[in-house]
Amino acid sequence: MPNLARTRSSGPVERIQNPGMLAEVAAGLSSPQKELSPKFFYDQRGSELFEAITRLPEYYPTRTERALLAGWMPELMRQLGTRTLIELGAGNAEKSRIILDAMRATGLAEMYVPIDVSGTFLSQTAAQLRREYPGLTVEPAVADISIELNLPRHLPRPALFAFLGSTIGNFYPPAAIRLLARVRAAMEPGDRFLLGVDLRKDIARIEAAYNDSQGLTAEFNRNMLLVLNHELGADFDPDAFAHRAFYDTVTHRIEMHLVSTRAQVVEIPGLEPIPLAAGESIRTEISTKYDRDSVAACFAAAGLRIEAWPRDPLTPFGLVLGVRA
Ligand code: SAH
Ligand code: AVI
Repeated sequence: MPNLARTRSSGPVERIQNPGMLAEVAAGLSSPQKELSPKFFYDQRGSELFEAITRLPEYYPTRTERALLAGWMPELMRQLGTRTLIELGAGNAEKSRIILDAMRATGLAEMYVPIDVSGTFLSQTAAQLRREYPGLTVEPAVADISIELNLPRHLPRPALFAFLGSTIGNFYPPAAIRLLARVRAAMEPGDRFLLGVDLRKDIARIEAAYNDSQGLTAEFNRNMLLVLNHELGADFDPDAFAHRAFYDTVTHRIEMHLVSTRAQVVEIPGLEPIPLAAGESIRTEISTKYDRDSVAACFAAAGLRIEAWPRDPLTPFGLVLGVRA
């Protein structure tokens, strides 16, 4: 979450300093299928809940991607001689350490630029990495990557732009392509793009990953309402919403919704009251699953091409290396 500056006015009401967030929420909640951006999941608690999700037995993407990185990065970093790692949606940078270790082993690691919308969490990650990697310049950038990358002016090259965890799947196709094009525009010859994508597979396995038996994903989903309450002074009652996640076979994506369990009216200061019927839902996330053709099509539309995709047919997750087309 962007750190929203708030000031105490003379009265009891806090003045919201982020009209952008209010406008985005207003637009999403006034469309026929009510919708909120998944970037609103990630305050401190949301980031911690996501971390806990990655350790769930049902949530295969993180551990699969970690194994793929461990198998490939030492050789790839030797081949590329990467000096800078730029990571979109870095989160806790747990898997990034595999890349950083491989860079350090070549003696060329100079800079790490973790980019994330969750400012406080990002600062903690950066501070921890500075302790772990003395000599590495860590330059965190707080940015909404759907709008900008906010990169430092000088980046030692060659650079590796990484977008891991299948976060690309959380963007609708046009936004995903705009995002890849933004990365492409920041790349110089010799730079590479490393994309982690969740793959199409057995539906039951995908649905189980978003409907875990401990209910952590449900808590993560409802946390977005607490974020809106905190940041915008909304009065959502999280207990009045049920978690729903299902796979859509036409669009090849998980959809996560919060379903209103009763007729209710939500108040957000500055907006008209928002009525919700019993059973009406707010879509909070899509998580698109890819295959080779759909990745190649997105890359082509963004001016990139697949350079390498060491695919084990049994792996439920893909690591794709891209280069400027
Ligand atoms: N890369 C990590 C974290 C994935 S969770 C991993 O693979 O485990 C998704 C991360 O992307 C979160 O840290 C979240 O704060 C960040 N994020 C989501 N939407 C974003 C946006 N629009 N701009 C920047 N960061 C975003
Ligand atoms: C961050 N992102 C790739 C996760 C995903 O799988 O789409 C977020 C998530 N939502 C529910 N569980 C995890």
